[in-house]
Amino acid sequence: MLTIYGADLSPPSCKARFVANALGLDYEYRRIDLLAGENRSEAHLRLHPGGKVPVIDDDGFVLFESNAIIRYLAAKCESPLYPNQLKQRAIVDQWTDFVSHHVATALGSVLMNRVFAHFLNVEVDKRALSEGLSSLERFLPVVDGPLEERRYLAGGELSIADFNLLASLDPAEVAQVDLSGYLNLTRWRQDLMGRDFYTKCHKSYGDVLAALAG
Ligand SMILES: N[C@@H](CCC(=O)N[C@@H](CS)C(=O)NCC(=O)O)C(=O)O
Repeated sequence: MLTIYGADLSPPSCKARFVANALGLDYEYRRIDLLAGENRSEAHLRLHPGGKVPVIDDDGFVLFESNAIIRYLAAKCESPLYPNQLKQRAIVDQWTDFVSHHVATALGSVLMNRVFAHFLNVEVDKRALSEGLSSLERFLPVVDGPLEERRYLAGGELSIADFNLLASLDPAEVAQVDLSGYLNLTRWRQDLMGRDFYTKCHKSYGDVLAALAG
């Protein structure tokens, strides 16, 4: 049995669920309450010594880091979402890593400082916010450009790189990051957000936040 430990507002957790859904895997989703500090409990630290989500437990095989998780799940299913062919796989890895290091980190910073800092009652880091916004201006065109000529980020076929980008951009509206000028990205996103793997997880990131904020 596969268990995904995650949090509804955690883009990396949603990413693991998107991929598991797309692969048609049967899994149990266990919510870890980050606000209550459940991720620092002894039980969770046994799964992830760093106290983070997501983590999976696949019949006793425990794995953390969302990109390692999606690579593992897709490879286990021998899915074209993570191609076998060396160079195709390298291109998928390239885009997956690029998005995590540059786009997800930048948007995460903006989200933290525009939204969660207030919820968590921590000081807004104005410098991190402005660096996050500049990085988005620099790197969003890098992922928008290729989508003009090809349907998916790493080529003509859907891959884990798309799931990573989709999850990373999920909080854009909540973080007041306007993606409407990125026409290719917007078209690509609308397509993927309408698919079952996404709607099985949630309607939108903003809906989840609104529900949790009551
Ligand atoms: N690089 C990690 C990031 C994991 C991560 O930072 N998760 C956040 C939620 S989005 C978390 O667990 N935060 C709780 C904490 O840091 O205490 C991944 O992709 O899995």
